[in-house]
Amino acid sequence: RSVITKMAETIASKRLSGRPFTAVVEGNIGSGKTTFLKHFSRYDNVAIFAEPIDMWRNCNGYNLLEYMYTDAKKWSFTFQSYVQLTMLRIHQKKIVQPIKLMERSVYSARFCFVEKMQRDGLMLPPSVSVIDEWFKYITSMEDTAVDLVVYLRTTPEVAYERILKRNRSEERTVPYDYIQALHEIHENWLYNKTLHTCPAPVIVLDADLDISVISEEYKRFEPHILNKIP
Ligand code: DCP
Repeated sequence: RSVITKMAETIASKRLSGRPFTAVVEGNIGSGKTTFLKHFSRYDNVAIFAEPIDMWRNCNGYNLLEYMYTDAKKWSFTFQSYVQLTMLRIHQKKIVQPIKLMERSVYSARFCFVEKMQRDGLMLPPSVSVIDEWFKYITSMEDTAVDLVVYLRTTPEVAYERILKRNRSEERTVPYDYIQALHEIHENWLYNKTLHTCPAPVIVLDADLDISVISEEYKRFEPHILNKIP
């Protein structure tokens, strides 16, 4: 049976169980996740969820993203706890469309960002274990199941250039080394598959391509996300 047939069957069974076909878009900071999501906004059978960065910038008036980059040792745990909660809420959002497309997930939060903070000693083992206890509980729910991971694969140089160019105020202190390390973590998680576990099959896109040609690359992968509707 073809991959498409199998995918169609998966979608049909997911619809019966009430959960939509769920694809999560992953990749380094600056890999173009937002642009990728925008590309799919033209399809009305897809519900799109951008990352809740505005919530991270304003948790009852506190800019946790800014705190995290300003004093990581003090605020990493606070920030990642809130990321985990806000991502969970998106995983749980009920939709009428048959397909859900999300920017990031509880998985990259734990396997990439908490991973990096732990390695750097910015999140201490007791804090990581609290995140992990929540993570185990959360990922045991059907709501957080994922059917496809879209990996926007960049070189760290290109991702870093884009970050500099967009000039997001909280990211002004992010050094190249951080992007390089996050790149390696994403690679080992989704490409080499030597770190943690993938929550679903992974498709890999060349996300280094310039914005002027990248929609062709997106188009190439559309069937994985769309044509599986029976
Ligand atoms: N971030 C974090 N921990 C997480 C998720 C994100 O520290 N669990 C930080 C990294 C960035 C910011 O939040 O500073 C947003 O990161 P993303 O890579 O998720 O989103 P971008 O907007 O950078 O994505 P893209 O440029 O690919 O559109």
